[in-house]
Amino acid sequence: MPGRGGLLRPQRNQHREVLDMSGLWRFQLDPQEEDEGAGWTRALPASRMIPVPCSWNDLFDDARDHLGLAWYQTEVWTPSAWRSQRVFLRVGSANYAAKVWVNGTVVAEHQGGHLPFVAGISAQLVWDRPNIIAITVENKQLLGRVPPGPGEGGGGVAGVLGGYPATTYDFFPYAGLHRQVWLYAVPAEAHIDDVTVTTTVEGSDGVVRVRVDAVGDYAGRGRVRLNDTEADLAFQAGAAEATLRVPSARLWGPRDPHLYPLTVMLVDGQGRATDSYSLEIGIRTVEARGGRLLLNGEPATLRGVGKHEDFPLHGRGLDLPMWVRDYELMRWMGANSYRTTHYPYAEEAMDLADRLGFLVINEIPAVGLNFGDGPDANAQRLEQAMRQIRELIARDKNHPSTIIWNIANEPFAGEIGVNQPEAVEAGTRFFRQLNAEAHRLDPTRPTMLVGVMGGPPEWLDIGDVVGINRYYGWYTHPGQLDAAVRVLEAELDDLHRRFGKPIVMTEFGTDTLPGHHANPPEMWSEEYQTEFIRRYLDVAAARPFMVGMHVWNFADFKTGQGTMRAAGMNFKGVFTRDRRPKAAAHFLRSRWVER
Ligand code: GCB
Repeated sequence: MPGRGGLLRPQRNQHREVLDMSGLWRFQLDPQEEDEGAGWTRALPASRMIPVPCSWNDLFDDARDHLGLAWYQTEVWTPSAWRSQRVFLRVGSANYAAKVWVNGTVVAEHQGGHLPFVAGISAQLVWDRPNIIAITVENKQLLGRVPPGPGEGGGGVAGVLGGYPATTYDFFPYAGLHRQVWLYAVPAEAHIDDVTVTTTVEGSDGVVRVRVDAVGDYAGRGRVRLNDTEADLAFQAGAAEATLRVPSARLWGPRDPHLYPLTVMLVDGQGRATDSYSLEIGIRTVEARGGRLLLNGEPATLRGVGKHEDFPLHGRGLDLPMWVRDYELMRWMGANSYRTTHYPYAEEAMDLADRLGFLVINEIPAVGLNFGDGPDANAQRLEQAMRQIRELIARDKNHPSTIIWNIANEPFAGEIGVNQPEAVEAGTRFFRQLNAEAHRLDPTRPTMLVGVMGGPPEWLDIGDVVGINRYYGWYTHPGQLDAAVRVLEAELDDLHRRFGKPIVMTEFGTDTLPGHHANPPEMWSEEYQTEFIRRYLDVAAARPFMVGMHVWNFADFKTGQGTMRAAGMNFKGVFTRDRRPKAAAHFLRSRWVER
């Protein structure tokens, strides 16, 4: 069972402490990238206050389109009880590149915008005065990043949308410290570094395998408790495993998202706990087999949406009210699923999905990749994407709600609609490696790759589930839904014949101005959006291999400025950006709510 690489979320209990540094920090843009030697790690010369977490773009006029360097700084006292502990700093999400200093010393650097990173900072802390924490964040759209920047004549979606700021993807490049920054303290000697839980079902029993990684070469003992059952852990070289059985287990699923409490402990010679960590787990299985997606051995059908972490003022900053409301609205519509388009979402969102029984396709930020950008860019991106899939799996592996890892959204092989053979080949190599890494790290979940219209079909066969985004009746066949549906039907049947794998339509939808009406339906009207969705759902309903339909998008969201995006917005939401339903949301409710 894979382990290590722990990104366990900080937790407070009798052995562990957490200090959430959310609040107002000092902030300064640094377009000239002034020398760090100038002392900015200790004091910012002309700072203003900024909330953490939050994107900077919607807060200050001069910061709206700033994607270069910016400085964050705060001061924090650490309790003296922590002197005998090991102290870490954890950044939940810094988009895109970050560097962290504690009292003037660099403790961490990280690339990639939506996954946490951790630094041990015990050696840098001071105890008789506040500690100065400085973090730089920068979100330049560079060719070798994931998602990539457009580069010279770069393609991707930007090539079509031509927006400002220029991106290869169709959402606003929000920047900043987007999730909490935490300090946390754990027992200094042996402590739990990672927990990996996998579940299977035998008859009516749930079988739960737990692997615990402890730091160093811990060779002591531990215990794991699940409900009322306990098992011993005997560590060797820092790792131990145990298997527990839950007779007549309540299997996790959308109808009964039952969670079992699990606690792992390290114990000393007298059997006293020296460290512990608790989580809630779901017992369930998921597999792609025989052209179906099976949850607990039964065919599952995904009804849902693609989303964004996007809201006025917060931008992409953690927004718990938004999350609670969004789940409420998705349930109101009868949705049971969504995809974390186009990057990993907040850990709290994953907790809510576990609790509410949502089936999540969990995606790394590999959006806007174009394999026509050349070998250097491909090599740099592979390194980033491999790290992202490792970090994502390390972070989210214990969430029952995550049922599929998605390794990319809409990669291109040269120009849109013209697949260059070398680019197809380069992409195939890239995705095979990424897919194998996902399977190596997590053999328990299927993988997926989401293809663009006109993209290389062979890439769709790399994952276990086929994902496709389709816009016949919008980007092609405008206003002609009959013709659109014919093309769609023919293509789906062909993909099924060719691959025999379960297919999820991971996007389909139309831009729709709220309050704009037309009968007969016309593009941009609420009627057209409803009719488009109805037709697509009908096509899928007649095809059992279509195991999921995700409408694009849950809500209208901000994009760059450009002629393709009215008012700097993508209007494909079935809700407005402030979460008011369009007609399509009511239609989906009438179609999806199980009565
Ligand atoms: C897509 C992309 C998504 C866009 C959407 C659109 O295929 O995956 O990010 O927003 O199309 O609305 O064009």
